[in-house]
Amino acid sequence: MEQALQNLLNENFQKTLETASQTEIYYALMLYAKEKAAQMPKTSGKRKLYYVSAEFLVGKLLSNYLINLHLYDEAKALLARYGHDINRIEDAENEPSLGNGGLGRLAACFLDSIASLNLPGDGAGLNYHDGLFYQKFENLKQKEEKNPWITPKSWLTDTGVRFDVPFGGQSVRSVMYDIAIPGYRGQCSTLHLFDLETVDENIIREGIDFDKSDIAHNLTLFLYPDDSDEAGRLLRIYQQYFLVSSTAQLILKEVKERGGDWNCLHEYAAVQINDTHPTMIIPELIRLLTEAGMSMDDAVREVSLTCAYTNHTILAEALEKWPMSFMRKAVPQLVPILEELDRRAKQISTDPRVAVIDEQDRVHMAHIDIHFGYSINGVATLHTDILKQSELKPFYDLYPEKFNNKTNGITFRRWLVHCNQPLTAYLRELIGDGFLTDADELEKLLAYKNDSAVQTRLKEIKQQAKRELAQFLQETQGAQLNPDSVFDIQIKRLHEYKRQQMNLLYAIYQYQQIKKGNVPVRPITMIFGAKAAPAYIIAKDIIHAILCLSELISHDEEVKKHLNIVMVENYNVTKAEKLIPACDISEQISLASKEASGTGNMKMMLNGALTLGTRDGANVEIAQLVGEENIYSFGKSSEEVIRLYDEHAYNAAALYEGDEEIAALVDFIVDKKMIRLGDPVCLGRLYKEIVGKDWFMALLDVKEYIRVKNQMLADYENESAWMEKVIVNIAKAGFFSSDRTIREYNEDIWHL
Ligand code: 26V
Repeated sequence: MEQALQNLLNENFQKTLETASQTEIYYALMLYAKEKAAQMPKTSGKRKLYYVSAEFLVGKLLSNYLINLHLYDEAKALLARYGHDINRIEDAENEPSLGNGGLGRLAACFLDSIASLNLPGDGAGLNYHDGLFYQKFENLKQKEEKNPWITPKSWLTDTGVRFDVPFGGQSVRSVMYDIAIPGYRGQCSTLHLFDLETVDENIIREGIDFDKSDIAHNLTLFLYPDDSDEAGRLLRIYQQYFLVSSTAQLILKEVKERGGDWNCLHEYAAVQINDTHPTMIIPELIRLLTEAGMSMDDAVREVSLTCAYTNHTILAEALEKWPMSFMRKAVPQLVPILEELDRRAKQISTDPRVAVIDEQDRVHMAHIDIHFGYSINGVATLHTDILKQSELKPFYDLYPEKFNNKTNGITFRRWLVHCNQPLTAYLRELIGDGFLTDADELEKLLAYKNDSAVQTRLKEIKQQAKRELAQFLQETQGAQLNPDSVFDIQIKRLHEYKRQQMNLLYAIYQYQQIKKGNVPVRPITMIFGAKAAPAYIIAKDIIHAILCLSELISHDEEVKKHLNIVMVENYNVTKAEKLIPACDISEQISLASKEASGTGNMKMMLNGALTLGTRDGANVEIAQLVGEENIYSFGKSSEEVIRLYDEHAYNAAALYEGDEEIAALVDFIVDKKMIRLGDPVCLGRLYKEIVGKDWFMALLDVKEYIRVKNQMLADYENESAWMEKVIVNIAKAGFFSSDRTIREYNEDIWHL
């Protein structure tokens, strides 16, 4: 490695390991790792998987490559000999922000597992130049800025492959870039990222503003631009079609190159449709096959045997339905196919709830997937049950055999080995290396749950992670964290259903208690990390309220000794990797039935945090695995919540008016102390939303939430009892390895 790096530094920068800067060393390591990955074998098999997704939130790649290539320790030692800390070298890498949150990160974990399990499969996505916006805090508010990540030398390789993508009046060209995805002790998969040949970053104006109609230049600039106006929504269809048309052409090209026969396409290809965003691959494949001479019946049959769909949400507003007028404008060539699919669906059932095109002339993307795919899965047991029993019941009645569950998972290579090296090293010392390839071996840890030496060592590892996070947040945003406080962390996209506002009410409760002289036994650090969609007004108001309270407390000598509120700027994968090892209390407090799975819950458990959670998504499975005594569950059940919605029986105003304690918390949002610091319009709007509507029922669970969190803080003081629970959580996290999830996908759906 040493000689290779010297050569790369010399060729590229006329430098040596002695003279190169950290950035130059980063680039040399990148080129070296890329070359090594290119030499890895690629599994081939008759049936190949295409995981098609609008998002792949891969995170920084350098250390991931080095770990999976078994070069990490060597690189670390070599750099140390030249006076460099590998962690500082990694800082030079830009994080590609090619995803919004859980859905995109899941796709990245899945690619790692597909490669590690030696399965023949690649990913297909889009090469957004500015990805998801960069979040800045200005005047205690979120401000969005562009987030460029591509540098002249990068992990991307231009394959030379180009496709024409026809839109209504014009045609554009896609350029296929590849990123190698080396598996851990496995083969190498590929992430294909399609880019627009004529993309032009110069059309970006102030912030993230640009001409949304200029599709010949904008298609791959941003991830999911603001879709609150028509131009933005149309652009989303153009982007989706650009992705699926390129992918469909790639699939057919590869099948042909491998000597396959399009007439039995499904024997050569499996397409996993990640949420509804890539749904148009179904009509697009049918279009291409029929244009090549296949009959409509045969094309529909083959495509239906090829495509499978994963649902990631039951939120009605997130289930895509596009006006047919948009389709006529953007993708007229698909319109006859969509009409044909609609006709066929209506032959299967006249129930309007399962129509492809509804009475208002809108096309329901999920309905295409379910009628014309062979599998539909949810992402946690509860989520799949809700799909079957309520949200998609008419479809379950039609096609019970298509429905299946695949509880999400996370790659331990990134979310343990990379992000928590001290914990990994200690686990290897205790239980050997087996858990690195067979995550269930973590259960060996159970034998040590009452071992005080093990408890003490694990506690030290946690303390060290907390000190490192404190230092990082001091350096990056000037925050002052006390590592001896309890770290209570909620990190995820800002959405009302995730109920950051309920956590804010807890912060207000704690503030008011301290003001009354009831100080907590130990200082509490409440950490938030969350981006709000640019057009999601209330979500931005919640961020503003959190920042106002944080500011208020930071100037209050009496309170700040006991309570610290920190909002991490621009929360992303890189920051998650630093926050998760440092977490004591993992906040998973979505309104029951609304969080399809959650995956941060799994990452925090694996890194020795205890969950404070509702009985929602994968929290239910965490509770089953660790036992009720090792998790802090609270809140109304999903059945109760669904009943409240069905009967329109939830009344926030009644809860507010009928309970002084609740009222005191909500009122504080518009207290003069807050108004003095913040924007009265934003704070007033948030107050009104909670009292007058509270669609995600924060006031329903807030009192039990406060009670259980207080119990948790009290229990934290009993170190051995707490650490025993921590050990059980780590030991039981093996189930949430994405290797397990991917094995299940392959056994039940893909059959590669
Ligand atoms: C999308 C949208 C679009 C516009 C309106 C509001 C809204 C709200 C939610 C979404 C989510 C789309 C799908 C998604 O990201 N689902 C997440 O997928 C994760 C991986 O399966 C899962 O862990 C999360 O629980 C789920 O929210």
